[in-house]
Amino acid sequence: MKISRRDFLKFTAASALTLGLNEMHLFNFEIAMAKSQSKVPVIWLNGSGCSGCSISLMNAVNPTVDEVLLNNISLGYHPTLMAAAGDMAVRSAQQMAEAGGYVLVVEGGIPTGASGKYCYVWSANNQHVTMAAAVRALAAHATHIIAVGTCASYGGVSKAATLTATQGAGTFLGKKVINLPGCPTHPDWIIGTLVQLIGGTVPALDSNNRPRMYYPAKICKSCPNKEREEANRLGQRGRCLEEVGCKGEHTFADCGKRKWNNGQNWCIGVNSPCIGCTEPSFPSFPLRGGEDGGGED
Ligand code: FSX
Ligand code: SF4
Repeated sequence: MKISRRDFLKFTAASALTLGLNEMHLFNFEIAMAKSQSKVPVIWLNGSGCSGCSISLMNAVNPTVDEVLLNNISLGYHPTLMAAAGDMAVRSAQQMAEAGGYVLVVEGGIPTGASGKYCYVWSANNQHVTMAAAVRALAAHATHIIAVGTCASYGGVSKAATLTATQGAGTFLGKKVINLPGCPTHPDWIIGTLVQLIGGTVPALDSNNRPRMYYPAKICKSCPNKEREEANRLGQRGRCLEEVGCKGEHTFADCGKRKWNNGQNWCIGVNSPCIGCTEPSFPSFPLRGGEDGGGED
């Protein structure tokens, strides 16, 4: 469905509450969209990952991802969502890079061992280009850098075997990186952050560079099983799951309020422990015992 910018703004206004945005965010977004003659350029790289966060983005409902793609951003490169492929896709990324002023989105880990040779993103001038080299080159002319998912934010599944507690990459080439961890990340967190950046607002970040509005408090704070009798095995409904591995006490995210799949349910709601997927030490720490997540609560 092709909708106009005006329609999109209506959509966004309707979903502002869901995205956690206030009137000022929407006003700034509207002004920025009205001023710009062109869509906001975005280059989306996918490194050592599973594309789960891109798939999660496709579950965005209000607005849907095609509404965002068609009306508000110009996706110069995305390895799975763009229609172009091969040389044409690389040329598109290069042209956008030369023009500058784009948002760089990084999904998946950035392998650095063996000079990054474990992850090539494309070839140019008969040279294979590693993810690490591509990120370095594209970060230089980006207006903002967003790390989507825990792999991009802190290493996630890609770095798990090293058992290093990678803390959030605070800055890259002197630019602040906005981390949107989650394995996968929530579509609202991506769209809400983009809407703010387009409107000229950089969201307030916690010590792990996560927007406080989407990672405001420990999962336990909104858990319906809080302070209830503890489960001693999985499958016991309505009990606190800490003794069976729940990491809600050490994990910051708004899953309990926002829920997943268009507000249907969330991990605790289906009687599953929170595995701490938004934390820098994920996925190591569910296997090693708790660590605090560095948020404010
Ligand atoms: Fe996300 Fe993949 Fe988890 Fe990681 O590309 S679902 S953070 S395995 O990097 O998308
Ligand atoms: Fe990740 Fe925990 Fe939220 Fe589930 S409840 S999505 S494991 S942070």
